[in-house]
Amino acid sequence: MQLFLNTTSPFARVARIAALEKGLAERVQLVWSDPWNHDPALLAVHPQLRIPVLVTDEGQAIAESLLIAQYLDQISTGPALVPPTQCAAVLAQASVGYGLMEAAFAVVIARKYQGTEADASVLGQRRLAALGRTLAQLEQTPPRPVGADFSLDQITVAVGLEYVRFRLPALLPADAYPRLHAWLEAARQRPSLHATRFE
Ligand SMILES: N[C@@H](CCC(=O)N[C@@H](CS)C(=O)NCC(=O)O)C(=O)O
Repeated sequence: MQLFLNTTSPFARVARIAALEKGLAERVQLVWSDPWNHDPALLAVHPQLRIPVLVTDEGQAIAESLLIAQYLDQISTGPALVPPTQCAAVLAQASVGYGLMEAAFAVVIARKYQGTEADASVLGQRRLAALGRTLAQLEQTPPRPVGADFSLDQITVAVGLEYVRFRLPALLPADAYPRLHAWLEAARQRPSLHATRFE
């Protein structure tokens, strides 16, 4: 299999962590790609021209981080990324973590291409407000501590928080979010999170 990715995408990081957690690292060839530079190899496999994309051994190109995680979960053994006995709770928390990634990424990209004045636009304000509400909720209700497994809820929240710390650190001060910082510090011990650090 081939995974198109880069080192700064939170979405690609979720897919890469899923591959590591499912013991598939040896079967997944990492293909470093720059979607913003119209990478022809990426465009040849998927019309969206976004990362991540996983090309299966059969040649199917799957885009969307959560769909890739679902596929990797299904073709492998070991602890499920979405444990069936806690399916609704895990997916509910994963939706919060994924929303955090999405809102943070939207703010970062808008600032990159339109400057910080993008924050004042209607969309910018909505994304920043969503970010603030999401962080507040997570501070009240952090995910389960990372232990023997690392399921999709924990993965998306960890990557979302890591991304905010990487790109928007002013939005996540330690004194305002002590429980989240403590949770993330512990989660960072997980080898798959450590091995996929943003660069
Ligand atoms: N919903 C997608 C988001 C993927 C995405 O936005 N990827 C970014 C990189 S972080 C990208 O490739 N952007 C290029 C573009 O939008 O043209 C997922 O979960 O995988």
